Amino acid sequence: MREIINLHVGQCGNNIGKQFWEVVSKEHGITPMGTYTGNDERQVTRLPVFYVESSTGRYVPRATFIDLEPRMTDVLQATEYGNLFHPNSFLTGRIGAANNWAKGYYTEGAVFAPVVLDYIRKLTEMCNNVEGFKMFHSLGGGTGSGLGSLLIKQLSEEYPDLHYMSYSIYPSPVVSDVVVEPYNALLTQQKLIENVNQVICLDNAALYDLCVRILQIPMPTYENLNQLISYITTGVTASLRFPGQLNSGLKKMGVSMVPFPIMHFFAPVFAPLLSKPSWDYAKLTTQDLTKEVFYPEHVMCAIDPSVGKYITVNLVLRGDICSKDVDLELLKIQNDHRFSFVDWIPNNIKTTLVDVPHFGFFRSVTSLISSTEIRSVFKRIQEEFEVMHKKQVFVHWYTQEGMDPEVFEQVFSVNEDTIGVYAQYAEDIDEDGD
Ligand SMILES: Nc1nc2c(ncn2[C@@H]2O[C@H](COP(=O)(O)OP(=O)(O)OP(=O)(O)O)[C@@H](O)[C@H]2O)c(=O)[nH]1
Ligand SMILES: [Mg+2]
Repeated sequence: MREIINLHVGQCGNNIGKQFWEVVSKEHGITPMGTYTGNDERQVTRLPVFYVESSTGRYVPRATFIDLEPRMTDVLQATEYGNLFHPNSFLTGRIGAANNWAKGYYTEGAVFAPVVLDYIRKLTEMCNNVEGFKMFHSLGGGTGSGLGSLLIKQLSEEYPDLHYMSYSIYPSPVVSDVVVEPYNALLTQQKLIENVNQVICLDNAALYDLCVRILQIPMPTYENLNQLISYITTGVTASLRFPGQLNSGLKKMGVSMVPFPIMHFFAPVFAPLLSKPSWDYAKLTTQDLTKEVFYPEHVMCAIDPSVGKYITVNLVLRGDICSKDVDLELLKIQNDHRFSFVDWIPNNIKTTLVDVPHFGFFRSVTSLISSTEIRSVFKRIQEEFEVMHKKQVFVHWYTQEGMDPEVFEQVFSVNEDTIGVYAQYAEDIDEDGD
């Protein structure tokens, strides 16, 4: 059994971390005080992957909450689950990175990073056989993006054989009006391309839209968006946390999902997604749920995978699932001309069954899709970046922190190359006449 260390960086990383640990603890029968009160062997067999058992029998998350200002971590510590975490796992600076990637990467963050790395080393030393790191962060601010980038870079230099996964929240002007977010996002994007093995792209634009359109919440809050995110963070990890038919590790998941190193960005989907009034009326068979994760309107980043090509797909099916029904439905989807799969990866849909249901659901599916269309998220950010960069607006905030202005050009071109790689495989559609 290989342990995973969780890094929650910046406001967004802390917020989505809070929700992740609450749901995970409920699923494993662990109280907010870290006591196991469940009665199901399946809840405990793989606990060491995510929790350390203290000598008094208390279960402590393998996690650290990092922020350059104390506001969010103070809020988190004051919640019902605040005592679940080791008091030393909250690592905070004093003044924040003020929405400036360069502060998080070059100045405030760089001064603070050694403290964080020291703590992470301690967490690593407590493991028997650590498999890797999962980082939770946003791309739009200064800390989760800048300090997050720096930590991942330094960790991957120190532990090159470990596996790196991130839950990365892409910004949207619908949710936040901080004008420099596209700069921060593209600067982070380059580090995600270079230093992370698997990036799960959660996009505030799509999450907001899903809340309004499908959940019928007219004015969604971060709490609403984060609830959707928690379906993904807990769904994706279910096969790591519970014994299952086809158990997979973090690295194994990557092996079947990443055909070329650069193609490691995934669009997440969850089913069922229903508004409160619809719950009692919905039919939620295994086949329906399997089909639903291929609906473009359920994807949690603003892309339509059915327009491009599916490269690989990973499904985690939980609860009362009939595997024959899953196979039947997947066969139908693969033969449906509306869904186009690359023909150079045979069996590009992987399924994992976990019989322990998702908290609050009796049956559910979480899916990660590698699609050529992921490039539209990168393109959107790039276009917003370009509008400002052409006029060199706000650049001084970054150069004041010691950043070479050429870095802007570099990250732009790295992002453009990545878009190009995905475009190349999407174009096969036309050549093949599919
Ligand atoms: N989905 C979601 N997005 C969030 C949340 N909090 C902030 N964001 C988004 O994250 C971006 C801002 O980043 P933050 O995480 O607040 O910033 P930070 O990492 O703390 O960095 P600084 O505050 O600049 O030091 C914006 O795009 C916000 O819309 C959250 O709880 N949920
Ligand atoms: Mg902050």
